Order: sequence, then C-alpha cells, then structure tokens
Amino acid sequence: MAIPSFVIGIAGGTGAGKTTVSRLVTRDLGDSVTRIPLDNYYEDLSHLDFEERQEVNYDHPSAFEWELLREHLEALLEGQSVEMPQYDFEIHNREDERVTVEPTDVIVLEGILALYDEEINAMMDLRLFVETDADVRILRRIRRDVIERGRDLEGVIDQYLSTVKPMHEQFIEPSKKHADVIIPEGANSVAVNLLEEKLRAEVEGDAVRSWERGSLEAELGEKR
Ligand code: UZR
Ligand code: MG
Repeated sequence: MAIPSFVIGIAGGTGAGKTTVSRLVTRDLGDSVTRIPLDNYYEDLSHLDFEERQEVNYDHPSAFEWELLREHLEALLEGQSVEMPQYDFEIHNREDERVTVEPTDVIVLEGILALYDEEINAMMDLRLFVETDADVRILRRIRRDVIERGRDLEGVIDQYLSTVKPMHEQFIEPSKKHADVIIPEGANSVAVNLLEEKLRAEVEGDAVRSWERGSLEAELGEKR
C-alpha cells in the first residue's frame, strides 16, 4: 500500500470529456493510479421509489454525499483502504455492493462538481477543468443517453433544459475559478501529453519540483 503523493481533480460540464481525459492522462500509470468517479458518491436514494428518483436533480451539489467522499479521500491519504460505493444510472441509485479501493500513488477524482467542495479542493495537488462548448457537450450527452443508455430523446432534452443547463451555469461553470489548469476541448493531445509527463515524473519520484498553490507575481516583482 502506498501513501498517495498526488491527488488530481477533474471537473467540467456533462459531455466535456472528463472521463476521457482522466483515462488518457493516467494510461501509463498501471496500478499506481486510482480513479474515483464522483458519481459513486451520489446520495443513497433507497428511501425513494423509482418515480421519485427520476425527479431528483442530479446536477445540484445536494445530490452528493460530500461527507462520505471527504472521509474516503482523507482515509486514502492516510494510506488506508476504503469501501467505495457504486452507482447504477439505470435505477438512479447506489448499488448494494461496494468495492474496496486501496491507496495508490496517484488519485484522480472526476465528476461535474469535482472542484465544488472547498475541503476536497484543499486535498488536491492539481485541479483541472475540462472546458468544451455547450453544443458539443449536449450532442455527446444525447449520443450517450439515447443511443447507449436507451433513454428517450424528449426526456434527455427536458432534463437538459430543466436541470443540466441551469445547474451548469449556477455551480459547475463557477467552480472553474478553483482550477489550476483549464483544458480546452476535452482530450486535446498537447494538454494530455503535458499532464501525462508530469504524472509519470511524480510516480517515478523524479518530479522536477513541487510547488505551493498561489500567485507567483510577487516573485517576478522582486526581480524587476
Ligand atoms: P457526466 N445523472 C443522471 O442522468 N441520472 C442519475 O441517476 C445520476 C446522474 C446525470 C446527471 C449529470 N444529471 O448531468 C450527469 N442529470 O449524470 C453527470 N440530469 O455525469 O459527468 O458523465 O455527464
Ligand atoms: Mg464521464
């Protein structure tokens, strides 16, 4: 078991390419990385029936069990394993089975609101926001939900207009200000390659330097 040395958050709107970016930047890290989908921390909604669960606003911060996620990240950072919940989109609920997650060198938290919670942000070494145009995102969302998940088009459009879009504007887009790096157009190859190299250096233990978050403006100012 390892004590994680590098925690990355990847946020961005639905269909932005977060999952793709998180897979690509960690593709050579093998067992040294753990990817945590924020979706797995949707609240347990077993007390509601299916119809009620369909009405839940899954794009609002209140849909997530932040406390559990904080506990789990803290435990992983201390080198302890956690029992991570699993989420089933078909039934809009948590699965009964949890999976054991062991701490690894690199941890990636990925999801629409991955940069929303202050305490969780404070645990991250690198915060990324994947920024992709809204038209591209909705087209991808339609492809995924209608073609791959068998939902009907009307429902996807209604959900987009009633919750996905307004919540994006209210909570997701503003969380961009917590990002260290903004990646345009999802899985762009230059950004992905830069990040891959950085992560490889972290895992191999020969990262050039680590830094503290903040503005470096003053550093330059002194030398002027
Ligand atoms: P990504 N979501 C569902 O559609 N059903 C659920 O049971 C849980 C979540 C959607 C959620 C959000 N919202 O837009 C999206 N809605 O999953 C986030 N409405 O996932 O980042 O992969 O797009
Ligand atoms: Mg995704």
